[in-house]
Amino acid sequence: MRPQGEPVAAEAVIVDRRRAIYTSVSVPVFEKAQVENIVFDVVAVVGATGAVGRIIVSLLEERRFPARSVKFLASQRSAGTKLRFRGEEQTIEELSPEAFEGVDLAIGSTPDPVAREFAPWAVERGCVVIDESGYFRMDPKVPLVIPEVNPQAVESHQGIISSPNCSTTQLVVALKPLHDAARVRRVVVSTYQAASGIGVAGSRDLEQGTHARLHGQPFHYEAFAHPIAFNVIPQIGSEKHQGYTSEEMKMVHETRKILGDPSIQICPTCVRVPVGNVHSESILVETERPIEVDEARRLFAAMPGVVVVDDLPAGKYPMPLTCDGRDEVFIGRIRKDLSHPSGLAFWCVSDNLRKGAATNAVQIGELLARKRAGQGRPVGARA
Ligand code: 2RA
Repeated sequence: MRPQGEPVAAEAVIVDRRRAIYTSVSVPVFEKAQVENIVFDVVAVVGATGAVGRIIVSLLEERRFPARSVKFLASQRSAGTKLRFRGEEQTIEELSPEAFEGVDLAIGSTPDPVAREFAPWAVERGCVVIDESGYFRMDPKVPLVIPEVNPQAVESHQGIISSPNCSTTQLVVALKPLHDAARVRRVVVSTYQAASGIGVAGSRDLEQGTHARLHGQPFHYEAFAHPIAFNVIPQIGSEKHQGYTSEEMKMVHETRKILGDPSIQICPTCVRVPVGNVHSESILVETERPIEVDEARRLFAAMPGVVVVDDLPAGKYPMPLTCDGRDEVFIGRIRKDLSHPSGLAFWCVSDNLRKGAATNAVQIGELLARKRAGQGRPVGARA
Protein backbone atom coordinates (compact mmCIF):
# COMPACT_ATOMS: atom_id res chain seq x y z
CA MET A 1 0.00 0.00 0.00
CA ARG A 2 1.17 3.51 -0.79
CA PRO A 3 1.98 5.52 2.35
CA GLN A 4 -0.60 8.17 3.18
CA GLY A 5 0.16 11.55 1.72
CA GLU A 6 2.11 10.19 -1.23
CA PRO A 7 0.90 11.53 -4.57
CA VAL A 8 -0.32 8.99 -7.10
CA ALA A 9 2.15 8.81 -9.98
CA ALA A 10 0.79 9.81 -13.35
CA GLU A 11 0.67 7.03 -15.90
CA ALA A 12 2.66 7.75 -19.04
CA VAL A 13 1.41 5.97 -22.13
CA ILE A 14 3.67 5.97 -25.17
CA VAL A 15 1.28 6.37 -28.07
CA ASP A 16 3.90 6.63 -30.77
CA ARG A 17 7.27 5.22 -29.82
CA ARG A 18 8.89 6.22 -33.14
CA ARG A 19 8.22 9.91 -32.58
CA ALA A 20 8.35 9.47 -28.79
CA ILE A 21 5.04 11.15 -28.21
CA TYR A 22 3.95 10.54 -24.66
CA THR A 23 0.45 11.13 -23.50
CA SER A 24 -0.11 11.06 -19.81
CA VAL A 25 -3.53 9.80 -18.80
CA SER A 26 -5.44 9.34 -15.60
CA VAL A 27 -3.67 11.79 -13.36
CA PRO A 28 -5.62 12.23 -10.16
CA VAL A 29 -3.16 14.12 -8.02
CA PHE A 30 -4.17 12.19 -4.94
CA GLU A 31 -6.51 9.30 -4.37
CA LYS A 32 -9.84 10.66 -3.23
CA ALA A 33 -10.62 7.44 -1.39
CA GLN A 34 -7.96 8.38 1.15
CA VAL A 35 -10.06 11.27 2.38
CA GLU A 36 -13.46 9.56 2.58
CA ASN A 37 -13.53 9.52 6.35
CA ILE A 38 -14.45 12.59 8.33
CA VAL A 39 -11.36 14.44 9.56
CA PHE A 40 -12.59 18.01 10.08
CA ASP A 41 -15.63 18.81 12.13
CA VAL A 42 -16.38 22.24 10.62
CA VAL A 43 -14.80 23.75 7.51
CA ALA A 44 -15.48 27.34 6.37
CA VAL A 45 -15.25 28.68 2.83
CA VAL A 46 -14.44 32.38 2.96
CA GLY A 47 -15.42 34.34 -0.15
CA ALA A 48 -17.86 31.63 -1.18
CA THR A 49 -19.62 33.77 -3.80
CA GLY A 50 -16.50 34.81 -5.79
CA ALA A 51 -15.31 33.19 -9.05
CA VAL A 52 -12.82 30.96 -7.18
CA GLY A 53 -14.98 30.55 -4.07
CA ARG A 54 -17.80 28.98 -6.09
CA ILE A 55 -15.38 26.40 -7.50
CA ILE A 56 -14.00 25.66 -4.02
CA VAL A 57 -17.57 24.93 -2.89
CA SER A 58 -18.20 22.54 -5.79
CA LEU A 59 -14.81 20.83 -5.32
CA LEU A 60 -15.50 20.18 -1.63
CA GLU A 61 -18.65 18.40 -2.73
CA GLU A 62 -17.21 16.58 -5.78
CA ARG A 63 -14.07 15.41 -3.99
CA ARG A 64 -15.99 14.36 -0.85
CA PHE A 65 -13.88 16.59 1.32
CA PRO A 66 -13.70 14.94 4.76
CA ALA A 67 -15.67 17.56 6.70
CA ARG A 68 -18.70 16.84 8.84
CA SER A 69 -20.14 20.26 7.98
CA VAL A 70 -19.19 23.22 5.81
CA LYS A 71 -20.17 26.82 6.41
CA PHE A 72 -20.01 29.59 3.86
CA LEU A 73 -18.82 33.11 4.63
CA ALA A 74 -18.81 36.23 2.48
CA SER A 75 -19.01 40.00 2.66
CA GLN A 76 -22.04 41.75 4.10
CA ARG A 77 -23.30 42.30 0.53
CA SER A 78 -23.56 38.55 -0.16
CA ALA A 79 -24.57 37.43 3.35
CA GLY A 80 -28.05 35.92 3.40
CA THR A 81 -27.88 34.55 -0.14
CA LYS A 82 -28.42 30.82 -0.58
CA LEU A 83 -26.43 28.06 -2.22
CA ARG A 84 -26.88 24.30 -2.53
CA PHE A 85 -24.33 22.00 -0.95
CA ARG A 86 -24.57 18.24 -0.48
CA GLY A 87 -28.18 18.40 -1.62
CA GLU A 88 -29.25 21.02 0.90
CA GLU A 89 -29.87 24.73 0.73
CA GLN A 90 -27.32 26.69 2.81
CA THR A 91 -27.32 30.33 3.80
CA ILE A 92 -24.16 32.37 3.40
CA GLU A 93 -23.11 34.03 6.65
CA GLU A 94 -21.40 37.36 7.06
CA LEU A 95 -17.64 37.21 7.64
CA SER A 96 -16.92 38.16 11.27
CA PRO A 97 -14.49 37.07 14.02
CA GLU A 98 -17.23 35.05 15.74
CA ALA A 99 -17.97 33.13 12.53
CA PHE A 100 -14.75 31.14 13.13
CA GLU A 101 -15.78 29.82 16.57
CA GLY A 102 -15.55 26.02 16.36
CA VAL A 103 -14.17 26.04 12.80
CA ASP A 104 -11.22 23.65 12.22
CA LEU A 105 -10.20 24.71 8.73
CA ALA A 106 -10.96 27.79 6.60
CA ILE A 107 -10.28 27.97 2.87
CA GLY A 108 -10.28 31.59 1.76
CA SER A 109 -10.38 33.27 -1.62
CA THR A 110 -10.68 36.98 -0.97
CA PRO A 111 -8.89 40.21 -1.87
CA ASP A 112 -5.67 40.81 0.08
CA PRO A 113 -7.10 43.35 2.59
CA VAL A 114 -9.90 40.93 3.53
CA ALA A 115 -7.40 38.08 4.03
CA ARG A 116 -5.22 40.31 6.20
CA GLU A 117 -8.22 40.94 8.44
CA PHE A 118 -9.94 37.56 8.63
CA ALA A 119 -6.94 35.17 8.87
CA PRO A 120 -5.88 36.36 12.35
CA TRP A 121 -9.51 36.10 13.56
CA ALA A 122 -9.52 32.45 12.48
CA VAL A 123 -6.05 31.55 13.77
CA GLU A 124 -6.78 33.09 17.20
CA ARG A 125 -9.69 30.64 17.45
CA GLY A 126 -7.54 27.60 16.65
CA CYS A 127 -8.55 27.36 12.99
CA VAL A 128 -6.03 26.59 10.22
CA VAL A 129 -6.35 28.93 7.21
CA ILE A 130 -5.57 27.99 3.61
CA ASP A 131 -5.35 31.38 1.94
CA GLU A 132 -5.67 31.98 -1.77
CA SER A 133 -4.90 35.71 -1.56
CA GLY A 134 -1.47 37.20 -2.13
CA TYR A 135 -1.24 38.79 1.30
CA PHE A 136 0.74 36.14 3.22
CA ARG A 137 2.55 34.34 0.39
CA MET A 138 6.00 35.79 0.94
CA ASP A 139 5.80 35.84 4.76
CA PRO A 140 8.68 33.60 5.94
CA LYS A 141 6.40 32.12 8.63
CA VAL A 142 3.81 31.06 6.04
CA PRO A 143 4.40 28.00 3.83
CA LEU A 144 3.55 28.48 0.16
CA VAL A 145 2.37 25.11 -1.06
CA ILE A 146 1.68 23.18 -4.25
CA PRO A 147 0.91 19.64 -3.03
CA GLU A 148 2.61 17.89 -5.98
CA VAL A 149 5.74 20.03 -5.56
CA ASN A 150 6.46 20.80 -1.88
CA PRO A 151 3.96 18.92 0.32
CA GLN A 152 6.52 18.79 3.13
CA ALA A 153 6.24 22.58 3.54
CA VAL A 154 2.85 22.27 5.31
CA GLU A 155 4.62 20.73 8.29
CA SER A 156 5.98 24.12 9.35
CA HIS A 157 2.70 26.05 9.28
CA GLN A 158 1.78 28.27 12.19
CA GLY A 159 -1.90 28.57 11.34
CA ILE A 160 -1.76 30.00 7.81
CA ILE A 161 -0.82 28.19 4.59
CA SER A 162 -0.75 30.15 1.33
CA SER A 163 -1.63 28.92 -2.13
CA PRO A 164 0.40 30.54 -4.94
CA ASN A 165 -0.70 32.90 -7.67
CA CYS A 166 -2.21 31.11 -10.67
CA SER A 167 0.54 32.01 -13.15
CA THR A 168 3.17 30.74 -10.69
CA THR A 169 1.44 27.43 -9.94
CA GLN A 170 1.39 26.05 -13.47
CA LEU A 171 4.97 27.26 -14.07
CA VAL A 172 6.30 25.58 -10.93
CA VAL A 173 4.46 22.29 -11.52
CA ALA A 174 6.17 22.21 -14.93
CA LEU A 175 9.59 23.23 -13.60
CA LYS A 176 9.67 20.76 -10.70
CA PRO A 177 10.62 17.56 -12.62
CA LEU A 178 13.20 19.44 -14.70
CA HIS A 179 14.69 21.03 -11.59
CA ASP A 180 14.90 17.68 -9.79
CA ALA A 181 16.54 16.01 -12.80
CA ALA A 182 18.90 18.66 -14.08
CA ARG A 183 18.65 21.81 -11.91
CA VAL A 184 16.92 24.77 -13.52
CA ARG A 185 19.26 27.77 -13.71
CA ARG A 186 17.22 30.25 -15.75
CA VAL A 187 13.63 30.65 -16.92
CA VAL A 188 12.18 33.00 -19.53
CA VAL A 189 8.38 32.90 -19.33
CA SER A 190 5.69 34.82 -21.20
CA THR A 191 2.11 34.42 -20.05
CA TYR A 192 -1.14 34.60 -21.99
CA GLN A 193 -3.58 35.18 -19.12
CA ALA A 194 -7.33 34.84 -19.38
CA ALA A 195 -9.86 37.51 -18.42
CA SER A 196 -11.26 35.34 -15.58
CA GLY A 197 -7.99 35.89 -13.67
CA ILE A 198 -9.29 39.29 -12.66
CA GLY A 199 -12.56 37.80 -11.35
CA VAL A 200 -16.16 37.85 -12.45
CA ALA A 201 -15.81 41.47 -13.67
CA GLY A 202 -13.00 40.44 -16.05
CA SER A 203 -15.10 37.77 -17.73
CA ARG A 204 -18.03 40.18 -18.00
CA ASP A 205 -15.81 42.87 -19.56
CA LEU A 206 -14.53 40.42 -22.18
CA GLU A 207 -17.97 39.15 -23.16
CA GLN A 208 -19.78 42.48 -23.16
CA GLY A 209 -16.84 44.37 -24.66
CA THR A 210 -16.63 41.86 -27.53
CA HIS A 211 -20.36 42.10 -28.15
CA ALA A 212 -20.24 45.91 -28.09
CA ARG A 213 -17.31 46.05 -30.51
CA LEU A 214 -18.96 43.61 -32.94
CA HIS A 215 -22.07 45.79 -32.92
CA GLY A 216 -20.23 49.12 -33.14
CA GLN A 217 -21.44 50.16 -29.69
CA PRO A 218 -19.48 52.11 -27.06
CA PHE A 219 -18.44 50.12 -23.97
CA HIS A 220 -16.95 51.16 -20.67
CA TYR A 221 -14.50 48.57 -19.29
CA GLU A 222 -14.63 48.16 -15.53
CA ALA A 223 -11.93 45.57 -14.84
CA PHE A 224 -9.37 46.58 -17.46
CA ALA A 225 -7.58 49.86 -18.12
CA HIS A 226 -7.69 49.15 -21.90
CA PRO A 227 -10.15 47.28 -24.12
CA ILE A 228 -9.60 43.53 -23.77
CA ALA A 229 -11.78 42.61 -26.76
CA PHE A 230 -9.64 42.15 -29.92
CA ASN A 231 -6.56 43.27 -28.02
CA VAL A 232 -3.74 42.07 -25.77
CA ILE A 233 -2.59 44.06 -22.73
CA PRO A 234 1.07 43.70 -21.68
CA GLN A 235 0.44 44.71 -18.09
CA ILE A 236 -0.99 42.66 -15.21
CA GLY A 237 -0.77 44.37 -11.85
CA SER A 238 1.05 47.57 -11.06
CA GLU A 239 4.62 48.69 -11.79
CA LYS A 240 6.71 46.99 -9.12
CA HIS A 241 10.42 46.61 -9.80
CA GLN A 242 12.70 47.90 -12.57
CA GLY A 243 9.94 47.95 -15.17
CA TYR A 244 8.39 44.62 -14.07
CA THR A 245 4.83 44.40 -12.80
CA SER A 246 3.55 42.99 -9.52
CA GLU A 247 2.23 39.89 -11.34
CA GLU A 248 5.66 39.34 -12.91
CA MET A 249 7.50 39.76 -9.62
CA LYS A 250 5.11 37.25 -7.98
CA MET A 251 6.33 34.69 -10.53
CA VAL A 252 9.94 35.40 -9.56
CA HIS A 253 9.57 35.40 -5.76
CA GLU A 254 6.96 32.66 -5.41
CA THR A 255 8.80 30.26 -7.74
CA ARG A 256 12.01 30.61 -5.74
CA LYS A 257 10.18 30.14 -2.44
CA ILE A 258 8.27 27.01 -3.52
CA LEU A 259 11.28 25.33 -5.13
CA GLY A 260 13.45 26.44 -2.21
CA ASP A 261 16.08 27.79 -4.56
CA PRO A 262 16.74 31.56 -4.51
CA SER A 263 19.36 31.20 -7.24
CA ILE A 264 16.91 30.47 -10.09
CA GLN A 265 16.97 33.39 -12.54
CA ILE A 266 13.54 34.26 -13.95
CA CYS A 267 12.55 36.80 -16.61
CA PRO A 268 8.73 36.99 -16.83
CA THR A 269 6.39 38.94 -19.10
CA CYS A 270 2.72 38.76 -18.10
CA VAL A 271 0.12 39.55 -20.76
CA ARG A 272 -3.68 39.61 -20.62
CA VAL A 273 -5.30 38.09 -23.71
CA PRO A 274 -8.93 37.97 -24.86
CA VAL A 275 -9.50 34.41 -23.63
CA GLY A 276 -12.37 33.73 -21.23
CA ASN A 277 -10.70 31.22 -18.92
CA VAL A 278 -7.43 29.23 -18.68
CA HIS A 279 -3.92 30.69 -18.70
CA SER A 280 -1.19 29.70 -21.17
CA GLU A 281 2.56 30.18 -20.82
CA SER A 282 5.48 30.00 -23.23
CA ILE A 283 8.41 28.75 -21.13
CA LEU A 284 12.12 28.58 -21.95
CA VAL A 285 14.24 26.79 -19.35
CA GLU A 286 18.01 26.59 -19.11
CA THR A 287 19.25 23.67 -17.02
CA GLU A 288 22.66 22.85 -15.56
CA ARG A 289 22.72 19.55 -17.48
CA PRO A 290 21.14 19.69 -20.96
CA ILE A 291 17.82 17.82 -21.19
CA GLU A 292 16.87 16.22 -24.49
CA VAL A 293 13.30 16.31 -25.72
CA ASP A 294 12.59 12.61 -25.09
CA GLU A 295 13.83 12.85 -21.52
CA ALA A 296 11.75 15.99 -20.93
CA ARG A 297 8.61 14.20 -22.15
CA ARG A 298 9.28 11.31 -19.81
CA LEU A 299 9.94 13.64 -16.87
CA PHE A 300 6.77 15.65 -17.51
CA ALA A 301 4.65 12.53 -18.03
CA ALA A 302 5.83 11.07 -14.72
CA MET A 303 5.02 14.24 -12.78
CA PRO A 304 1.77 13.97 -10.78
CA GLY A 305 -0.81 16.44 -12.01
CA VAL A 306 0.79 16.91 -15.45
CA VAL A 307 -0.67 15.82 -18.77
CA VAL A 308 1.56 15.87 -21.86
CA VAL A 309 -0.21 16.63 -25.15
CA ASP A 310 2.54 16.92 -27.71
CA ASP A 311 2.04 15.94 -31.34
CA LEU A 312 2.74 18.94 -33.56
CA PRO A 313 2.32 17.11 -36.93
CA ALA A 314 -1.16 16.03 -35.80
CA GLY A 315 -1.95 19.54 -34.53
CA LYS A 316 -2.17 18.32 -30.94
CA TYR A 317 -1.10 20.60 -28.10
CA PRO A 318 -2.88 22.08 -25.09
CA MET A 319 -5.11 25.10 -25.60
CA PRO A 320 -7.41 27.05 -23.27
CA LEU A 321 -10.53 25.57 -24.86
CA THR A 322 -9.31 22.00 -24.38
CA CYS A 323 -8.10 22.51 -20.80
CA ASP A 324 -11.06 24.50 -19.43
CA GLY A 325 -12.58 22.85 -16.36
CA ARG A 326 -9.63 20.48 -15.85
CA ASP A 327 -7.51 20.21 -12.72
CA GLU A 328 -4.17 19.31 -14.30
CA VAL A 329 -1.30 21.27 -15.87
CA PHE A 330 -0.98 20.51 -19.60
CA ILE A 331 2.33 20.62 -21.49
CA GLY A 332 3.09 20.50 -25.22
CA ARG A 333 5.32 21.90 -27.98
CA ILE A 334 8.35 20.47 -26.17
CA ARG A 335 11.51 21.30 -28.15
CA LYS A 336 15.19 22.14 -27.79
CA ASP A 337 16.17 25.79 -27.62
CA LEU A 338 17.68 26.52 -31.04
CA SER A 339 19.82 29.26 -29.52
CA HIS A 340 21.43 27.38 -26.60
CA PRO A 341 22.40 23.73 -25.97
CA SER A 342 21.16 23.82 -22.35
CA GLY A 343 17.80 25.32 -23.26
CA LEU A 344 14.42 23.61 -23.50
CA ALA A 345 11.24 25.34 -24.72
CA PHE A 346 7.64 24.27 -24.13
CA TRP A 347 4.03 25.46 -23.89
CA CYS A 348 2.06 25.13 -20.66
CA VAL A 349 -1.71 25.52 -20.16
CA SER A 350 -3.83 25.27 -17.00
CA ASP A 351 -7.23 26.36 -15.73
CA ASN A 352 -6.35 29.40 -13.64
CA LEU A 353 -9.51 29.21 -11.54
CA ARG A 354 -9.03 25.50 -10.78
CA LYS A 355 -5.38 24.31 -10.45
CA GLY A 356 -4.33 27.98 -10.41
CA ALA A 357 -6.56 28.66 -7.40
CA ALA A 358 -9.46 26.54 -6.10
CA THR A 359 -8.12 23.04 -6.80
CA ASN A 360 -4.71 23.78 -5.32
CA ALA A 361 -6.29 25.20 -2.15
CA VAL A 362 -8.57 22.16 -1.75
CA GLN A 363 -5.63 19.81 -2.41
CA ILE A 364 -3.74 21.53 0.43
CA GLY A 365 -6.78 20.79 2.61
CA GLU A 366 -6.66 17.15 1.51
CA LEU A 367 -2.97 17.05 2.38
CA LEU A 368 -3.75 18.32 5.90
CA ALA A 369 -6.58 15.79 6.16
CA ARG A 370 -4.28 12.90 5.32
CA LYS A 371 -1.72 14.21 7.77
CA ARG A 372 -4.31 14.39 10.57
CA ALA A 373 -5.83 11.05 9.69
CA GLY A 374 -2.34 9.53 9.67
CA GLN A 375 -1.75 10.92 13.15
CA GLY A 376 -5.02 9.39 14.34
CA ARG A 377 -6.21 12.74 15.65
CA PRO A 378 -9.82 12.91 16.76
CA VAL A 379 -12.31 14.94 14.74
CA GLY A 380 -12.19 18.54 15.83
CA ALA A 381 -8.63 18.27 17.22
CA ARG A 382 -6.78 21.44 16.43
CA ALA A 383 -3.63 21.49 14.27
C1 2RA B 1 -4.59 37.22 -12.85
N1 2RA B 1 -2.93 36.03 -11.60
O1 2RA B 1 -4.67 36.37 -13.74
C2 2RA B 1 -4.06 36.89 -11.51
C3 2RA B 1 -5.12 36.30 -10.64
N2 2RA B 1 -4.61 35.86 -9.41
O2 2RA B 1 -4.94 38.37 -12.98
